[in-house]
Amino acid sequence: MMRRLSLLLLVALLGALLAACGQPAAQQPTAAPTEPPTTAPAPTEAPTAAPTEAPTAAPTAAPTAAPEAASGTIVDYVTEWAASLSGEIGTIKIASQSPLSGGQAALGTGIRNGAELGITQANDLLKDAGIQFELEPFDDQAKPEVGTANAKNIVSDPDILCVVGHLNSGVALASLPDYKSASLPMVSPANTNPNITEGGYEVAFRVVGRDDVQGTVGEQFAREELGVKSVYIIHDTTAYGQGVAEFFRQAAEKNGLEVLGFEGTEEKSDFSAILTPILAANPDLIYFGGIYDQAGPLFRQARDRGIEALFLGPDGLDAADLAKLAGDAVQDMHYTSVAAPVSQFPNAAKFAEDYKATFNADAPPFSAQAYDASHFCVAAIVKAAADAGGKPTRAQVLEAMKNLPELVGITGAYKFNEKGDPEVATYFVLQVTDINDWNKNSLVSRLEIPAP
Ligand code: ABU
Repeated sequence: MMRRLSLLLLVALLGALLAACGQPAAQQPTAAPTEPPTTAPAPTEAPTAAPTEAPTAAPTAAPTAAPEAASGTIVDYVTEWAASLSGEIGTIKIASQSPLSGGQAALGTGIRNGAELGITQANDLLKDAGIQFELEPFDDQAKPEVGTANAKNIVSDPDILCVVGHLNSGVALASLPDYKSASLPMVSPANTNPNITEGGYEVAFRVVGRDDVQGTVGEQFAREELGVKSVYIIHDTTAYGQGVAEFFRQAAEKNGLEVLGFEGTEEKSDFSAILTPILAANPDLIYFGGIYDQAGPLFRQARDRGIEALFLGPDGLDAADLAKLAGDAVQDMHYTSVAAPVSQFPNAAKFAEDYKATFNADAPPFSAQAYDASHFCVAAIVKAAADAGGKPTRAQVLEAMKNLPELVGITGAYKFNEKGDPEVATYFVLQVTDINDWNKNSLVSRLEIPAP
């Protein structure tokens, strides 16, 4: 069955590539940034029309190595561009925004730490080049209003030329109008809501995939690999959680997976009210669109109430703290991710060691992507400085970011399309194998899918 899923998604990939060669650019944004998306993109619809026979040469579901780092790495390009710098440029700031406090701090702190490691190592590389970088981290508390307030402070500091962030799409969407008004580029290591790059902000870039694809990948996995016939969908009411849940629901309704319920909740601790109807509905699957801090107690309480449904969810569940909160309720659970544990990236092995040595903790999902995001900021700033012959303006950094060639980081090779999405993104299906060690999660499939 896994081979068939891989084949179908390969067909989607090829179809999308062919479409990209023969059709005009994708449509402009169709939804307000704060609204969850309502339509799934064409590439994710392709699998339903794909052949159903699994060929012997179907793409393997085994891990694939990250691109070779011999040439085309971010470090190679930065080194080359730095050789063209003239004079002393001094210290330039890069801001990060992510939750450093509250229930989602485990991932948000990893984003800050990943960016910090990236900037520290870039400074080592550039120590004789007349340019240095300083990280200015902001705690957005996973709250849109805090992100907006931080964004206003960020844009008022003329030394900040780039932002790494956010974790939460809803917070990024609340901050992007300020970044846009200041022509300040943002590179996200985690935001998956389509409106990040479809919302007309023109300053948003990301090194991860999108929920219009991720939701559909999850639905296809549920139906074809888990073999479930019915699902109860819950979401956290955020742009991210509701958005990805909507994409899952659209795919389910289209493909005949029975949707027994679709509920949003902001509850964090007592899920009795939502679990009572689920117990009565007796679904094969509970799909949760949201983040681990809510999913953990939800899944724990579901099992404690005797609910036997399988659990599934998107990358917001990709955190060791999910297992801390849910315990054995998530043993063997599957989830999709655009990030994945750092153990899935061969070229991030040194990063994982450095992270552990520096922060005395395992590198969480999204931290390696934050490292790469910080290096995209460095690359755009150094390129813009080389072209400008001195300290660049934000507009010049933004222009450089748009025109960067494909750069190989520790989590993959990224070339931004005209919207700011990576031209091809990686989507993972993973299974919790050892609730005490998130890095042991098993890779079920790894799919390279072009941006919608
Ligand atoms: N994509 C995982 C983080 C949640 C979000 O995008 O809001």
